[in-house]
Amino acid sequence: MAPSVVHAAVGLLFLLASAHGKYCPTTCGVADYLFRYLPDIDRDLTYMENDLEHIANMTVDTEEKVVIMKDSATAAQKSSPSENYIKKSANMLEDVIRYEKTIFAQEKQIFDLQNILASNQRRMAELETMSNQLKMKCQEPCQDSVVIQPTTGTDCQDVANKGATTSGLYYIKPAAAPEPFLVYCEIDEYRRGFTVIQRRRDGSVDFNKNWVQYKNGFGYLSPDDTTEFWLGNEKIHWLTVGATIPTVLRIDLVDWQGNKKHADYNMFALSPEIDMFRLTYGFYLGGDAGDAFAGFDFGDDPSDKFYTMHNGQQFSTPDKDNDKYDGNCAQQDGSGWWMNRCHAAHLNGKYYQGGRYTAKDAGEYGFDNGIIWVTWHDRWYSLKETTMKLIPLTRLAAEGTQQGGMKQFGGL
Ligand SMILES: [Ca+2]
Repeated sequence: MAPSVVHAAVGLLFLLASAHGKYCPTTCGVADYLFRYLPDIDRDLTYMENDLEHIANMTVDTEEKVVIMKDSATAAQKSSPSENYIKKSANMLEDVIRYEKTIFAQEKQIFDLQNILASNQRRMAELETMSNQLKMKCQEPCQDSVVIQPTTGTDCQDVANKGATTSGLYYIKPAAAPEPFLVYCEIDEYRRGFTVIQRRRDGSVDFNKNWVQYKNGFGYLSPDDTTEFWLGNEKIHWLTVGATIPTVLRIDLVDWQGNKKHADYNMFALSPEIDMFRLTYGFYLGGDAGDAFAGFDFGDDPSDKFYTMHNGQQFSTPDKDNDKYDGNCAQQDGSGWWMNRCHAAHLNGKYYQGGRYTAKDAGEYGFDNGIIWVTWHDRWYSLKETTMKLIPLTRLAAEGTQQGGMKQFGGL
């Protein structure tokens, strides 16, 4: 009897384990499943408890028998030394040994069964907790938790002009784009709609990607602006080609002390892929972060500034070298960017926790490969957060008119 109980108990464990593995962790069906099978499991456990009690009773009986037999053997030895009694006594002692073996075996089975029972009870408690959690969760209707706003437009400013006031995910379709695509729109209190094309905030996304990935975009868009991404060169091209109002690229930067600075570039555009997504802009509009796109005189060589300016540079990735350097800047720095020979600004660089890093930290090539804006912090300081976003020039000025009042822009 006992071995079959063990077998049943092992089978029960297997049922629990396999059911858990098969259904976890996706659907509300798991809770239903558990509730359906819990009564059966409870019943099986009750059977097992009864069996255990039965075995324990048998053991007690056997122990009592052994005591009686031991007593009678001793009594027999004492009362009669005759050979017959000795023989009988020897037989009885053999019986005693046999019974003791049985007791030992049964005690071991009881011990094993108790372990299985305890383990099953633990497992059931866990499953009950899990099923309660799922039950609570499933009381709300299952739905996609990412909210995409209903308004659409040619860009985020168009979306804001149509009445959208919440920052979040929107589908937009610039005139040049063959189909709509998803973007994060940052809409502020002045109803300015910035179309965000790049976001760094915590190093959660690796920006060491190839040409196709930079072309199509990578990372994650989130409705609450909590994730990192590159929107994609092709989409940036569609957003900036043939704009009737000049497009401003705003760059927002945050350092590891929490200081914030920005830089604005007017008439920003990316050429099509056939021209390697070349970066062009009309002029530096201003900002307190300085004009790092214009290049920087590092003091290494008189040509430093000329060879680190970014206006007019084609895009390069580790697998597509379009730079002005004998080597491959994008490969050496592990990023995609408008590389010259190589850079004074480098916002797709490697993420360094804490900001400061050294040539040794930079790995194999030892060049400055962090998130760099050299007119603010030097090239061995990697910024904490960056945002690159687009807005029509006519809407940029809202900040500057704060004192003049919001009304001036509220109606546009
Ligand atoms: Ca090269």
